[in-house]
Amino acid sequence: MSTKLLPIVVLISGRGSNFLAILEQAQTGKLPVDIRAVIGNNPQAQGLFYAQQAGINTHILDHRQYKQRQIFDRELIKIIDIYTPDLVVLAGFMRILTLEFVQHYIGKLMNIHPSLLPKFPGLNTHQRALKAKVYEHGATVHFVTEEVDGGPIILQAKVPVYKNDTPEILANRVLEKEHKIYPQAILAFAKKEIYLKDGQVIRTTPLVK
Ligand code: NHR
Ligand code: GAR
Repeated sequence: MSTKLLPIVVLISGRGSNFLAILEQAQTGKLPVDIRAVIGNNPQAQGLFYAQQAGINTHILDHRQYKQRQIFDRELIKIIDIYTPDLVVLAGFMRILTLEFVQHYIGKLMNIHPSLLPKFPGLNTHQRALKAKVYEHGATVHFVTEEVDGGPIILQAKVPVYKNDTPEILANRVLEKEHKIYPQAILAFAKKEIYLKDGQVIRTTPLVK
């Protein structure tokens, strides 16, 4: 086995539980990644606190200080590229990224979205899923392209939807799956079992759970 660690940078906006799931797998040697930095667009992001406690470099780039998305994204690129990551991981990152940003990291930019895409792109997915009375819901890991939540799908996990579910209950059921499939997708990427080519996900081997 090669021991080379995949350098990654994680972008967050809030709680950071997906970041923590990745960190835990990295610390226990299950995921060969070197988390070089965690960047938050919101000074309040709880995840930044956990990253600091783990001795990881953190940055805050507050989007409210920028009138233009393009300028914010260019600053974000500058910070990320200090760390020369091979993968940029969006983990509950809540800002839509410009074409320029997405193109800069094409094939090296992943997101986890709390729905079974292409169903329910965008925000408030759990509430919308309940309203639509779907019988199943879930999470999707995808490569990020300009089309928001429209990039090629890497991995999905389903959960059942029950009669008395609230958006919060459903969100927690989905979140548990997120914590499993995000590290799994990153592992597959680190092992070069999946990659993006001509806008499609190429798989070299089956994904094992
Ligand atoms: N950027 C691009 N270009 N493509 C994608 O697929 C992206 C992306 C940026 C973020 C995550 C996504 C999600 O998983 C993501 C995917 C935020 C919004 C949004 O509307 C939509 C989708 C996602 C993240 N953000 C508002 C905005 O104006 C702000 C909302 C807020 O601050 O609460 O950027 O769901
Ligand atoms: C997760 O459910 C993630 O899928 C979702 O936000 C939550 C973040 O939780 N992402 C989005 O909605 C992106 N727009 P976390 O901060 O605890 O990882």
